[in-house]
Amino acid sequence: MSKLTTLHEFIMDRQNDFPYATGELSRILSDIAIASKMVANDVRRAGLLEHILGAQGNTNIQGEEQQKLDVVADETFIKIFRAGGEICGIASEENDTFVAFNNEISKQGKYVVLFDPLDGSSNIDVNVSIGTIFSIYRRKSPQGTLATKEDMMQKGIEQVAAGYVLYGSSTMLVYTTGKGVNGFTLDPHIGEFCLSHPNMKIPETGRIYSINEGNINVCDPGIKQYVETYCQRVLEGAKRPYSGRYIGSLVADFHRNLIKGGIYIYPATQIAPNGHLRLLYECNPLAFIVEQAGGLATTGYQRVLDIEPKELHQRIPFFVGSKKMVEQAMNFLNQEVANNG
Ligand code: AHM
Ligand code: MG
Repeated sequence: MSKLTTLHEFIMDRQNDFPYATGELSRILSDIAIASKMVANDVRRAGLLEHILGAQGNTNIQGEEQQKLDVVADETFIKIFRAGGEICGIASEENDTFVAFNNEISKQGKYVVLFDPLDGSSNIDVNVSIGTIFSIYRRKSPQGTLATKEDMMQKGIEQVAAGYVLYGSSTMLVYTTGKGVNGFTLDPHIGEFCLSHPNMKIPETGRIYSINEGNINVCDPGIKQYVETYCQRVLEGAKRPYSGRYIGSLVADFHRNLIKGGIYIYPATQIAPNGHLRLLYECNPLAFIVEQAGGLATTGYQRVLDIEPKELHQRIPFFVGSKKMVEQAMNFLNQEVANNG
């Protein structure tokens, strides 16, 4: 049997890819692994623990009901980041504004982390996969000072690392530092993430489309036409239409399509005119990963990683997945715009 590579060993080996690396980014990635193991532990037992199952009784700044586990996960990550000393501040889906860590060690930190501690949280109570998504940037403000909003509001192309943790039938951590994408599965017996999916590549095309079809009549008619034309018809050379697969947990839908090939779409709708998903801690990290795996992420019209953020909790329409499928959707929408003036 060949020896398993643990996440920790892998991070240490890869540190040499970056000349002058001081190990801070490596320590942040290790801290994320620790926090996610703690969250995985809570997720696994959520049905048994009354204090972490169900609604918190609050709504976040985005008007969404917070689940207790959203808050527990948020606090777990923040506690670990604050204690680490490499990070000067964070922004998360569960906090109205960003948080600058006001202690002398953290103020020296070179990095900020933007994250969604528990995405797809409406699936917690029904035992369906959920995830954590994270994005790491170098700060813009000088070391030794408090983190600023400018540190948080950077374009996706500035990301130093990004990843997600999927709390599914197994717990997986997938991340990139801009040199490919690697996936690690948590071995619960030894409590370690071990390399299980080296150098992940998304198939150039696939046969899965993922969209909340309940929204089909409240979004741009071009989306409905695209879905009917390309996803729900038997295309030349095929035996059947694409398969519709939509879990309603972004990380789980993204991960499946990353492995099997497919397209995930959350378009602008009449109810969510800018789309539903958040640029900074949902779309940008997944866009970085998918590009590193050979796929694409756009708003339907523009590359996600090039967007200049305007607000911390900014939402965008999101098309992500296999290169050819995303291109096809974009070409279709652009043609629609050209035809309709
Ligand atoms: P959340 O951050 O409040 O959990 O919302 C994000 C989730 C994604 O995981 C998922 O893809 C999407 O919202 C589902 O939305 P909808 O129920 O509108 O289809
Ligand atoms: Mg979310």
